[in-house]
Amino acid sequence: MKIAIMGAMPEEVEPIVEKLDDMKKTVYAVNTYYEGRYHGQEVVVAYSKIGKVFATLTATILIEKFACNTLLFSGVAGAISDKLKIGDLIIADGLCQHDLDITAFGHPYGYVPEGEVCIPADVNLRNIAKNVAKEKGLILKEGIIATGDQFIANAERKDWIGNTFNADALEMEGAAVAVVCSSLNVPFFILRAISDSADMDASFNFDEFLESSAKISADFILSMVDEIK
Ligand code: 3QA
Repeated sequence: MKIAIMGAMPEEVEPIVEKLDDMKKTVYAVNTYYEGRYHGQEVVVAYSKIGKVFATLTATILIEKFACNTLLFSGVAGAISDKLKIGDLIIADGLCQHDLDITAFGHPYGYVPEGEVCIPADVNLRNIAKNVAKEKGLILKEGIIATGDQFIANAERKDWIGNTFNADALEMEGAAVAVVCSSLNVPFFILRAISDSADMDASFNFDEFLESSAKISADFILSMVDEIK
C-alpha cells in the first residue's frame, strides 16, 4: 500500500509534509512531490496548484509515476448548505463538475457522453473516515461536492450549484481527482474543511480561515492514514 495525499494549495499540504519521516523531494512536471513515511506508512504528498487541470495532472502523476494505489485529498471548501459553518468537515459521497455544460445538446449539466454527472468516492475509505470521526468525537458531514474552475463568491451562483447538483459544498479540484482515480481504478477519498460560504464575504473569509481550516482537514487525513495501514 502506497498512499497519495493531495491538496491544491501549499497551505493544504504543509501540515502533512512537516510530519513525514525520511522525506525525499522530487521535482517532476513543474511540481514537487514529497515521498516519505507517516508512522511507518509509505506516502507521497503533493499540492497540485489550483483548479481541475492541475489537479488532473498531479493525481495522474501520483498514480502513474509514484505508483500510489490509494488517494486521499485534503483541503478547504466553500459551503453551500447553511448547516456547514467555517471549520466544519465534509466528505464527498460523490463529485460533479458544475462548470461542465453541453446542455445545448439536451444533456444535463455536468454530463458529457461516456462520463457521469456524479462520481462516487470509495465506500471503504468513507467508512474509515466515519470511524475516525466517531473515535475522536468529531462531526463529519457527508454530501455531494461540486467542482469547477471558478472561485465562487456569489450567492446566486452558489444557490444554482446547490440546486442543480444537490451539492453541499464546492471547490475547484475534487471532481478532477475523481475522474482520474475512477478511470485508473484507484480508490479515492475527498475531505474538505469549510473556509467560507461562497457568497459576497467569501474572499475575506477565505483569506482569514484558509490556514486554520486546511489544518483541520490535514489532521483528520493523518488520523485516517493511521487507520488504513
Ligand atoms: C481557492 C482554492 C482552490 O484550490 C479551491 C480553495 C474554498 N472556497 C471556495 C470557493 N469557491 C471555489 N473553491 C473554493 N479551494 C483558490 S482562489 C484563492 C487564491 O489565493 C476550495 C475553495 N468559494 C491565492 C492568493 O492570491
